[in-house]
Amino acid sequence: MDMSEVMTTTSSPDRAESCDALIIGAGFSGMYQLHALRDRLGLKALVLEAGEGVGGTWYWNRYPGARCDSESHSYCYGFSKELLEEWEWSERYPGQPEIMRYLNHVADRFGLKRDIRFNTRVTAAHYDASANRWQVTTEAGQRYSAQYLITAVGCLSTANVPKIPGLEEFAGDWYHTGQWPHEGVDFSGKRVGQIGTGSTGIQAAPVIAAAAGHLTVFQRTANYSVPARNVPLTDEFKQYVKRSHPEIRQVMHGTPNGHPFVIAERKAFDVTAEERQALYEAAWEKGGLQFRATFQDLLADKAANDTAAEFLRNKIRQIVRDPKTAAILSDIDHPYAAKRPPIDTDYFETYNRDNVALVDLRAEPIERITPGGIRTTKGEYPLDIIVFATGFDAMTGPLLRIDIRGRDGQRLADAWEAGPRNYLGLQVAGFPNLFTITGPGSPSVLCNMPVCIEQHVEWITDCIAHMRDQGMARIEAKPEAMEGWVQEVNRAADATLLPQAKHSWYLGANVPGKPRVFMPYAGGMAHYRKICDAVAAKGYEGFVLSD
Ligand code: NA7
Repeated sequence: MDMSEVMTTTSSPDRAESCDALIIGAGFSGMYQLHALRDRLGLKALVLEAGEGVGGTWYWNRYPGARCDSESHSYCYGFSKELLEEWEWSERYPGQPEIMRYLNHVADRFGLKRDIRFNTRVTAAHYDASANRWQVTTEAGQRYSAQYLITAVGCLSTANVPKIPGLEEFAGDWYHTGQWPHEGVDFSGKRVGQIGTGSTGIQAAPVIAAAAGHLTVFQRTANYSVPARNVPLTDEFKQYVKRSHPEIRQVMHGTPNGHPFVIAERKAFDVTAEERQALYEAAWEKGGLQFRATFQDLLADKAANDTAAEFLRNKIRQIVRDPKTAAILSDIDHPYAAKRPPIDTDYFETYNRDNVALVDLRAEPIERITPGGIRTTKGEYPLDIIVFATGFDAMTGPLLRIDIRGRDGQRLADAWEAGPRNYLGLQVAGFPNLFTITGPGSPSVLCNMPVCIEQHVEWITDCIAHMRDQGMARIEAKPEAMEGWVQEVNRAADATLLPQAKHSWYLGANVPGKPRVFMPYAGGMAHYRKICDAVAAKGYEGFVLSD
């Protein structure tokens, strides 16, 4: 190959590589967006990915026990019948390594890797109005330019490591679950401290406890959890899945949350107390996120929610033998499922082990990290390893850590200073041709992610196809459409109990200083899909298209 050829295909600091569409991130969203734009529309599309491989959130989240809470037959793409028929999941919930195998299979099957630039972290994206192009810069100083910029950066990809004084003096090792070393961590014989009891911490603690010398869990907010009841899938179930894709997808597309189960039509007080108890028992035995679907009003009516909350608190008291530990674990201050409800494998049972202790940070807040461990207001806990299961700067974090500037140099960070504002969760006024897959203001984390990802990718792809058909080069949300959507997002959240969990990451409350705005759209995925379809059918109502 002669060098002039290399120069035309590789970006360098003084030469921008040019394409029709740039996609940031090679997880579920970016991979499908590449396939859709490249193979359906024939665009020159490129993906820029910080990691060494595909997988996005799953590439980074390799912590012990990492497993998806969505059932495997629903946690996959539905766009290809052949792909649906050839892939076979092994367990009820896919573990992280199996999801990585799946995504690599998809990437290889559709020849995606040749158009993904790995080890390429985007640091800036500036819109050049005169050229109608996005100019993108990477950490290594490479430059790219494209007419369309599509962020596929995930909702949970910016690790939140709390600024606890003394961390830099800690003599042991520390890890955030979302930046886990590929080679794993050897816990044997070690004294481990885990901070955080969200979905991640609840998955990790039993696995760490089984491997470590001793585990101390530092809990700030007590949490509900329902058993996942993970099992290997039977041949019969695998056959059912292969036969029934259309029906399964129909259910997933018809529900508010994109899962393959139907929410009961009955309300909590339509049945007697005994019947309610029996229904909750059956749901507990079945396990999984479906527990939420036992009654249709659990997230709308506090009294209904209280019945589920009390059932779950009682389960904790029954499982955990030490009454003091059980009291700390069951002292939950928010409605059930108002924060993302975790599901687990032996989480509460883990506190019955001799090598596990629980520290209640409400009673004894952390003062600092010392060279030897964690010091609270009541004493010091000696540790060799600290695991931060402290979550993410969710939804806006992954976008705002890129220096995104729209028309007239307007920074996205300034536009969103008081919280995210956009139209349909897809576009921000002042940022033409920028699309945000599963952005704040869309159902995203309130939905089974592949479902909302596919809907966004297909909507964006259809939109770009429409623009090309019409000879349009630019699309931008109207400010008034954006204002209307912000109101709709607030209205939808206020119609539920979700905003009542004051410390929830849905509200940005887990990151000190972050504006408290309810970020995902709580109006339900099926309803949201109809809104997006109607907008497109009316010639992209609320957007300005220009040539
Ligand atoms: P989450 O759900 O945000 O949980 C983080 C946990 O870490 C939660 O218990 C937090 O307590 C705790 N936390 C955060 N900062 C601190 C500090 N400074 N001190 C003590 N404890 C702290 O993140 P996950 O990774 O578990 O789950 C994220 C999503 O991934 C999940 O919802 C699924 O969708 C998959 P808090 O509740 O804020 O008091």
